[in-house]
Amino acid sequence: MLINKSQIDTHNAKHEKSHSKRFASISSILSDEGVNVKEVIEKLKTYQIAIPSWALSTGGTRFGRFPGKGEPVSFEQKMEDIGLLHAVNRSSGAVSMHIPWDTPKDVKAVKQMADSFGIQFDAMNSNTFQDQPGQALTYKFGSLCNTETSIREQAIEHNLEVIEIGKQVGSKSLTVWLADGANFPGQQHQRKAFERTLDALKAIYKALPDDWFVFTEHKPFEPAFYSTVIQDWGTSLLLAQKLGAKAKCLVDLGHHLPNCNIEQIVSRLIMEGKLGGFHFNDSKYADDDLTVGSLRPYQLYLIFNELVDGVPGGDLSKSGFGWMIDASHNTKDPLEDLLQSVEAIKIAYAEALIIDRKKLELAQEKNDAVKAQEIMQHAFRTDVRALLAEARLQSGAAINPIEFYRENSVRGNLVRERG
Ligand code: PSV
Ligand code: MN
Repeated sequence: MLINKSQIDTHNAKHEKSHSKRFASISSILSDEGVNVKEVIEKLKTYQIAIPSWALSTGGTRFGRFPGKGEPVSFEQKMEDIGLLHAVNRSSGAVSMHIPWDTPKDVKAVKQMADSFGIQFDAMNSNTFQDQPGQALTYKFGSLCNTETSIREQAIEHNLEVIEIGKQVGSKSLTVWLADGANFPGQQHQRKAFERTLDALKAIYKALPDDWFVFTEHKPFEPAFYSTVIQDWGTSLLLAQKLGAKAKCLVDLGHHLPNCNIEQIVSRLIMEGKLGGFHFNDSKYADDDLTVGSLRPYQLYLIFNELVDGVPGGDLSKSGFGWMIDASHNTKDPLEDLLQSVEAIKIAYAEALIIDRKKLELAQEKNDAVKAQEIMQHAFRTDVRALLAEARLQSGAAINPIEFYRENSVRGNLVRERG
C-alpha cells in the first residue's frame, strides 16, 4: 500500500489550525528561554530511526503468538511497510536487516525499492543464536565462543555472508549479538570462552570494509541464565578496544540489570569514542522489548541528554551511530507501535535539545543540586510535541501519525491487499 501526498495534505489541512496554535505557543515560550527553535526543528527533521526488518509483524512470547491480519510475509512487503511508516512520519528512513530471518531473494531489487522510498540501510544484524533449517553444526553450546573450531568457523562464515549482503545494499555496520554463555556454574571456562570469542571477532573484523564498523551488543542474561560471554558494557568495551578502531559497542536499552544507570554507560562510551549505536525499547523487568518510552521516558530523556551533550552541536544525524528500534510484542498493531516508538525517541531528543546547558553547567560547577534538577526537569516537562509535528509538517509528513493511520484505515487496506 502506498501513501499518497493528497492523503497527507487532507489530514494536515484538518489538523493545521490546532497545530499552528500549539506550535506558536511553544515557539514563543522557547524563544523567550533562549532556544533556537528553527535549529531544533532542523535537527528533528534530519534524525532518522531504523526499523528492524523483523518488527513489522506481531511479536510473541515463548508461550505463543497471536498473529494480526495484513502482516507482511516477504522481505519486499516488509520494506513496503517501512516505506509506509516513513511516508507518514518522515522519521523512519532506515531499515536494519536481520539475516537470515529477512534475507531478500533479490538484493538488488530490494535496494531499488528502498531507494524509491528514501530508505537507507542501517546496521546489519547477524544471527548465530539459533540453528537454521539445514544448518550443518549446532549452536546449542555457543557460536563464536564454541569449544569446537568448526562451529566457530561456521559462525564466522555467517557473519562474513552478512557483511557481503550489507555491502550490496549500502549498509556500513554489522551488529553482533551472541546468545553464547552458560546456564550453570562451571559449565564454561570464563576466560577461554572470552578468548575464543575475541579470536573469532578478529576474523570478522579482518573482513570488515574500511568504512564499516562492527558493534558488539552486550546482554547480562537470556537465553543463558548463569553467564553470558558479553555480559555488560565492560566486556563489550574490552572487545572493542582489543579489536581496533572499527569496533564499537551497541547499547540495547533492555540489556541491563534492574536500575542500571544506562545514561552513564552512554556517556562513558561516547567519551572513549566507542559508542556504536542503540537498540531502543522499554522494559519493567528485563528484556521486555516494550514500546520505547512507554514506561521510563525520563530515563530515555537522560540518555538523550548525554547524547546531545557528547555529540558535536548535538546533531545526532551526523553522529554516525546506529539507531534501531528493538521492540516487539503481541498486543498492538506493529505499525502503530513503531510510530509510537519513533515519536517517543524524538520527544526525548527534542527535550534534550532544549536543556539550558549553560545554566546547567553553572549549577554543576557550583554544586547546586536543586538548580540542576530544576533545569533538567524543566526541559523534560516541557511539551515539545508541537515541535515534532512542525518538523513533520515541514518534511511533508502527517501532523499526527497515529490519527492519520487510523483515519486512512491503513491496516484495513493492508488486510484487503494481503489477507
Ligand atoms: C537479543 O535480545 C536482541 O536484542 C538482539 O539484538 C537480537 O538481534 C534481537 O534481540 C532480536 O531477537
Ligand atoms: Mn537488541
